[in-house]
Amino acid sequence: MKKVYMCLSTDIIHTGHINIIKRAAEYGEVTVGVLIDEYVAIYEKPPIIPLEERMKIIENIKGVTHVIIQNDIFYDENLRKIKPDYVIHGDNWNRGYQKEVKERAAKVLQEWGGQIIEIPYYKNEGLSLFDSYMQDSRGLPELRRQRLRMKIRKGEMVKVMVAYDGLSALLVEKTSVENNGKRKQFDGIWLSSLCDSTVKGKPDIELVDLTSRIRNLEDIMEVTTKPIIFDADTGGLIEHFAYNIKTLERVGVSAVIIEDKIGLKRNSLLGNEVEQHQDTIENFCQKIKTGKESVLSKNFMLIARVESLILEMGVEDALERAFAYVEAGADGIMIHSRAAEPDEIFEFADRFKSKYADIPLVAVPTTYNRVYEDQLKAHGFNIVIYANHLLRAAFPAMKKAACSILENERCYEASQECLSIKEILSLIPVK
Ligand code: SPV
Ligand code: MG
Repeated sequence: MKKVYMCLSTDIIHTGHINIIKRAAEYGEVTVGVLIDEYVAIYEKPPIIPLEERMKIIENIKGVTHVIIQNDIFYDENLRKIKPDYVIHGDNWNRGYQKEVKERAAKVLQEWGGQIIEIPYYKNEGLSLFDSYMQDSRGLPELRRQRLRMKIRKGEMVKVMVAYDGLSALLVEKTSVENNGKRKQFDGIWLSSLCDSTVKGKPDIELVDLTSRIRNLEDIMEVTTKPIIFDADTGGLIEHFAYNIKTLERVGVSAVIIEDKIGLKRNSLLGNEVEQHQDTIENFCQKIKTGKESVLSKNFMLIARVESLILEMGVEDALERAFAYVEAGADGIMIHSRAAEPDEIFEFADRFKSKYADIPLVAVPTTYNRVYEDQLKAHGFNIVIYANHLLRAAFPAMKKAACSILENERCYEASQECLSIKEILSLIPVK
């Protein structure tokens, strides 16, 4: 009897899956690898039916002989264990993230001469509706929140990139690169107060009000499915924050970060070159407590941002504050720094994590930009935010085009460096 392997990565079994199992059974004895919940959550949506239940259901489908756990999106481990003659899959894995899954499986199968069998993706009207529901539902607020929590729990570095409008958000949503056989992409979107203010031609002093920022957020949420981390500046007055955090939760934000400054807020990267003041520990703890009491979702995160290093108050002060903020209920700590090297945030992280190993730690390496994600991870950081790079990259390109047109008194030269009209028209297709 030949051995056939297939993977099921969803908790909602439909006729398309039954069809594949039926076809698989024609080739031999079928083993189904059932993907663990964490990966279903990342690549589909968090499963309603947990792994053990899913295994029991699949075990009882006609045509299935064995059911085993698949621990990774890639089949490698199970293929080497079973050494199947065939791996069967719908031909829909020739695009998107699944393309790499197929290529990896094909390579492993070569080790013993196994083959891939592709069958045409099974379609009917009901399934198309189901597929589009699955895709759209990834963008639901609670699912974004769950994915952020889950990514942190998995212990991988969560990579977050700024977006400041629909287009930049699409870029964060869709950009991926392949490197050493690994597909890399961003895990979340940062709504920066600096960038939201700058695109409006305003300074980063809490001048752009929450209503305008939410309008921006909605443009971004409309075209994305990734978790959203919102820079809520100081959070404002405690009395206002209690309302504002509820609004942010309701409109779909996954995590909010508030910084422990008070009075006229200035951008952190200005440090002590301008007048800015830190809040008292007591007052900021009260703000955290009020914020936590105001939200409903257990997945929603309130992260406290410590500005002690920005204001040159030293690591001791930063730690004292971070510990107090955690005790007040913060779900994570962001430690900011404008130093050119990461030494001070490493010291902070080592000492913070020795007390609170499980509390997520966030870094924003704008100035200490030589640091690698691996180094941050080694010191216990869980989230890295690239806070402004897309806007900083766009502005010089726009300026260059503007200058070129003025200098040449025509647009031919500038056009050479622009997206073609064909490309811009096809960038956002009509659905
Ligand atoms: C932002 O992006 O608005 C931030 C990070 O708060 S920083 O600009 O470094 O203060
Ligand atoms: Mg900010």
